[in-house]
Amino acid sequence: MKRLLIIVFLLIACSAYASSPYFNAGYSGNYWGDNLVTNPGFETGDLTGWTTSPTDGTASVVTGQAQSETYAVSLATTTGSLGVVQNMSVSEGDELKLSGWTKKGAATNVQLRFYGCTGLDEYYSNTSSTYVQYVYYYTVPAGCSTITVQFRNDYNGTTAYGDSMSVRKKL
Ligand SMILES: [Ca+2]
Repeated sequence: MKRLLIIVFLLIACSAYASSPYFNAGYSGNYWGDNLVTNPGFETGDLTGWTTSPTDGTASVVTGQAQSETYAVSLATTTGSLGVVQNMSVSEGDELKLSGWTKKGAATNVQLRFYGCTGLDEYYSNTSSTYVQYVYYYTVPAGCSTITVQFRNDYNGTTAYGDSMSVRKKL
């Protein structure tokens, strides 16, 4: 009976562990904190938390193009660069995991950009018509307190889409 109780306890413990939102199965041993991005998947149905920048075109939140749940951001431009950005506060030494999903729509490509404390730190250009996830890791250097994430369409044809942005600190 005692052995059975131990087994039952272990099964419950393993179940709770596996369903924890802080456990990232792809990186055994690392735990990630809450998502620092406001309205990360545009599920408010609008651009709450996001700022349009650059502004050549129309950024909007649409249905029918989501990577997750209902909404995604649509970046529609025919003349220049268009993006949505969000800043967030960080601290020196924070180890961050950035993740976002993009698909190109009718554009040639769509970018996921990450601005660290010295400007553009990394970007991913996606030419796929289906959603692709990009992941990037960044350790916040001394003197740095703000980083920026962006979905961006650089004047290469009508619509592109982004969804499910996350920035999490390693715990
Ligand atoms: Ca979404």
